[in-house]
Amino acid sequence: MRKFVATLALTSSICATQALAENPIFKEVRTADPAAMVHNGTVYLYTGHDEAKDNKTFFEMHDWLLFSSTDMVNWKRHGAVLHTDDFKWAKGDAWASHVIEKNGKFYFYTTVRHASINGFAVGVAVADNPTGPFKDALGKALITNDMTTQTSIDWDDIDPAIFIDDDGQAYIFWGNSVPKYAKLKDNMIELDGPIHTIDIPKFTEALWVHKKGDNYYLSYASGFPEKIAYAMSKSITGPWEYKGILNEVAGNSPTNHQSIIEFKGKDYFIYHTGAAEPDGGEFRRAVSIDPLYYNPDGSLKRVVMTSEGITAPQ
Ligand code: FUB
Repeated sequence: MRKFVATLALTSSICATQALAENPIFKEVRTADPAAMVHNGTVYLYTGHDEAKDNKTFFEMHDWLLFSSTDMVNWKRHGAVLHTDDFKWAKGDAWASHVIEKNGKFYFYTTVRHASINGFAVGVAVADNPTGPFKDALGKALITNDMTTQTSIDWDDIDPAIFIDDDGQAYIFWGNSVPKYAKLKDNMIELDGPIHTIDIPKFTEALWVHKKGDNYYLSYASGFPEKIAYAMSKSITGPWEYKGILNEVAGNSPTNHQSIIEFKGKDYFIYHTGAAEPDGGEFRRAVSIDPLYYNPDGSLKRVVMTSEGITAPQ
């Protein structure tokens, strides 16, 4: 009996310390296109906000939400920290974003539909804090559809992802159908030089760049319905070696949109699915988090999407 009680006490103490996040991580709101940033011991998770009522038509997205956490299990809700109306030159569609810090300022790169230039565009807002308030940094778009001519579609300038290399040089990656990147000037609000295309197979959208050790990783949504694929390089400018599928099609959603971070010594794959109860779907997505594991050669193990989610880093 004494042994049983001791075992029970040990089990409940493990349960108490290893709280599960449970996927999707936010039940009360539909979230999409996660972009996480680690800053001063806190994870700031910026997401799109799916508001389509019947899940039968198209995306309805007006603002971007922010959540923060110091353990990735318990999240503080900051609400909407940026709205498409904050860009006077835009006319809606708060699609994927990415926030990054440089020299004490926080730059919020976003996808929005341009009001006067046909198609989607990339804007950038800036704040002194990760929680905002964010203000349009330029008063105009950073990238517009007429600046890129590789495809005739008008949604090929979406999904910005920023990477700052070890030498301080910042890059912006973006695109649908044709992956692109350019250098950013030190002020983070102007392109610095030409727009380059990237040679990777079956690219759809949702580029994300991260580095581990001396390897650069370029992950992206591939095909449609989307799987997340990835490529590796020894340089941020490539060439990129295709390494295969990282995550399979997400439940009940043809889009998947990943963000990858390291936090307190563990690696995480953050993505969305359409699996939220009771009304999840293609236009009512919800963000989930699962662990990411590396092989000894630096390649990535395929993500296992779970309902249980992650435990807090100890
Ligand atoms: O959320 C709208 C669009 O769906 C994003 O820009 C894409 O990455 C896909 O997730």
